[in-house]
Amino acid sequence: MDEKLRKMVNQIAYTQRLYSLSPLHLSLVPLLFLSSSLYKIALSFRHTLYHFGFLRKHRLPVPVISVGNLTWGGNGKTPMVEFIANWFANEVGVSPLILTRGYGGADEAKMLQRHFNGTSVKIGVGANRVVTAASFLHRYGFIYPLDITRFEKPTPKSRVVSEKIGIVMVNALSPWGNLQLLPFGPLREPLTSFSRADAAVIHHADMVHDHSLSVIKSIILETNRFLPIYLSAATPSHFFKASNISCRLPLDVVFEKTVLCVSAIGSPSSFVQRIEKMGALYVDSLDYSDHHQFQMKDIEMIKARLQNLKNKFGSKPTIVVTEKDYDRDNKILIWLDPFDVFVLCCKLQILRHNGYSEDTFKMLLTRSLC
Ligand SMILES: *[C@@H]1O[C@H](CO)[C@@H](O)[C@H](O)[C@H]1NC(C)=O
Ligand SMILES: *[C@@H]1O[C@H](CO)[C@@H](O)[C@H](O)[C@H]1NC(C)=O
Ligand SMILES: CC(=O)N[C@H]1CO[C@H](CO)[C@@H](O)[C@@H]1O
Repeated sequence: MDEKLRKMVNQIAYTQRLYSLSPLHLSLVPLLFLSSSLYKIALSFRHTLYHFGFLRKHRLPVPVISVGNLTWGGNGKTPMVEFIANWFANEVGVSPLILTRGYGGADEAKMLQRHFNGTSVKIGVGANRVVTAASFLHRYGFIYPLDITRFEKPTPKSRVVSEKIGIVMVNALSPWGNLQLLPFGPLREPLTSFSRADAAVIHHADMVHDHSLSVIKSIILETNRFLPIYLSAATPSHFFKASNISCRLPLDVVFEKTVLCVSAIGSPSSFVQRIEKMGALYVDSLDYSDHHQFQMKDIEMIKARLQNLKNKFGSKPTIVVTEKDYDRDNKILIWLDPFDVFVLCCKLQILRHNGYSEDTFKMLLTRSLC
């Protein structure tokens, strides 16, 4: 889809007030609404097929934890997967296999591959997760057999892996927009999906007011009264130079600097707010839609923006991107020379709240092994 159209669809999905939209936006609404209704029918048809056994979820011979999302982009799915995989590999001593469909130019898969390079964590990329899993289990073997007799050969039809533990991520900064299904709204599944989950995690919980958190929590509890709700944050750890990944820089390199945040991620506002909190003198931003592949014309535009900032503040501005942007295509960033490009690295942290903590979260994960 064209970048401009994507942006408009996104704006419609995240507005609560249709009347505030421009006439051009409004002209898209009927079509989006219709597509959304068709999507709803398709979803419920799919559920019916599973229910009556026409489509089967495939059971793998190892425990499966699923990290899901109800909406598109930016809800901390990848950092959460990384947190879980690190814990299993480093503290439990189990080598996990991460299954990802590798959509959107595979930037997330590339990032995972870079982070877990040289560790025992394996990353399986493929649209059919059942087939990908089977090939990895065959190649590397596996432990913790649940019930070997049930390890059927995957049929081409089964694409969905049946899970032991389901975790649903929610973005505190933009939880569910206008509450409509795709493409009119941002929801991939209706909120009733919480009834099948084992835990919900509200990501970027440190960036919103307690009141917003309470609203999100009460909406979740409406569909699943007993669901454990965790809070998490993406805590920045350091930067590295896009031109030299070995060159690590402390977070205070942007202190009192003019910064241009450039990103094509699901939740750009959280990224920009993080940089502001680091004490930058002035923060400007250019946001592209999630997974957008930077082109030379974007590089030209970024450079023009940098030149403006330079004229205005009299010093060379610094560009900051996220790891996902770096992994999508780090070669194109070279064209931003002579400006410095710093890549922000963050780690997911489970916040302590209401008796829920990192420890209780790990206990929940341990349940998947029994
Ligand atoms: C993994 O590390 C090796 C060297 O240790 C390097 O040659 C390779 O490019 C790395 N792969 C990724 C995906 O980062
Ligand atoms: C990259 O950074 C590391 C660490 O600062 C440094 O030792 C190395 O010489 C740099 N490499 C290049 C090509 O500049
Ligand atoms: C529970 C849920 O809606 N999960 C969705 C998360 O996003 C992927 C694509 O990235 C969908 O395929 C899942 O269905």
